[in-house]
Amino acid sequence: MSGPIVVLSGGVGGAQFVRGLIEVVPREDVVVIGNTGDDVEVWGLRVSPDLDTVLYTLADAIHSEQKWGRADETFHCLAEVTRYGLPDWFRLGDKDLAVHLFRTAGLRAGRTLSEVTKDISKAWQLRVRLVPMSDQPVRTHVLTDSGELPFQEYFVHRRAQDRVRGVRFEGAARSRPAPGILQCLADARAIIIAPSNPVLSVQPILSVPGISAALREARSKRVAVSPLIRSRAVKGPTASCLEGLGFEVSNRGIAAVYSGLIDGLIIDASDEGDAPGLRDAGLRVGVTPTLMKDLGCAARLAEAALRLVA
Ligand code: FO1
Repeated sequence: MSGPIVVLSGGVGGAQFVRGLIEVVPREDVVVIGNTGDDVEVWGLRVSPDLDTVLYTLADAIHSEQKWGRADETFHCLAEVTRYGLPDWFRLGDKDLAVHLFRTAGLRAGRTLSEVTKDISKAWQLRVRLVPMSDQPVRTHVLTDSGELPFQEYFVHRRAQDRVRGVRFEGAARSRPAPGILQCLADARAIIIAPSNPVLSVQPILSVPGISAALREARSKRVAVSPLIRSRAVKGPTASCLEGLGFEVSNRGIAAVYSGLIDGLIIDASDEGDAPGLRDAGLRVGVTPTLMKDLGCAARLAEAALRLVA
């Protein structure tokens, strides 16, 4: 089957998965639809954290422990801006600033986010097609016991401590898929939902009108990689988000979030016991180690996902 391999991706987990994928298929075959629900204005600059995490990871320029931001980063500008009373809870590094300056200047000049993202990808010789989910702003808001919080306020400023009661994707109803996305989904030879937070990273993408329908109608098989290991999140607030939205914190819960949108689910070897139930529910199931400790693990995980959609 020809056509691209399309990956729906959030930040860290999705980026690492795609980094593994390009070990086993040509970069040019891969289209990444990136979440922009996390986008935020910092010091007047437009920051697209998930697009940049994918960019830096695929360019091998990512901070290896943090898994976001640049390797060998410094924070001189951050120290200086606090002199003027600007906030320092969202830490923009000196090297990282360049991409936000370029993006902001492009948007102010009237270019679209997907046009600017294409230029950024070219400058890094990415050779993977990285596309924001929409050129219109869609912002994830997290409903918590302390009220409704913009995503980065919840995630970074308040360290994802608040109990999640719901999510709202501001602007989604007025947004459209970025140019080319619907065609890519229609032409795809495989569609993979990366092991990203289903509620905070993937649902924003699915909230853009037309994207879920395109997934439903796609001719290719569609597979999700579960972000759970031993029915627990490897990192981050996935479990509390699932719970908050009334989904079970299990692979059954992940399958329920993606109900009607996937043909298969990759689950971790430690959760093998979940496989029969998922198969009874009509899904193809791949059982394999899903922890991406290194590039080899990520590549093997990508191979397992591709096998399941073959
Ligand atoms: N995450 C943090 O936990 N603290 C930060 O100060 C922070 C800054 C930051 C700057 C640029 C960027 O691209 C990402 C950044 N992130 C930071 C990560 C990011 O907010 C989250 O990982 C994603 O939004 C969730 O996918």
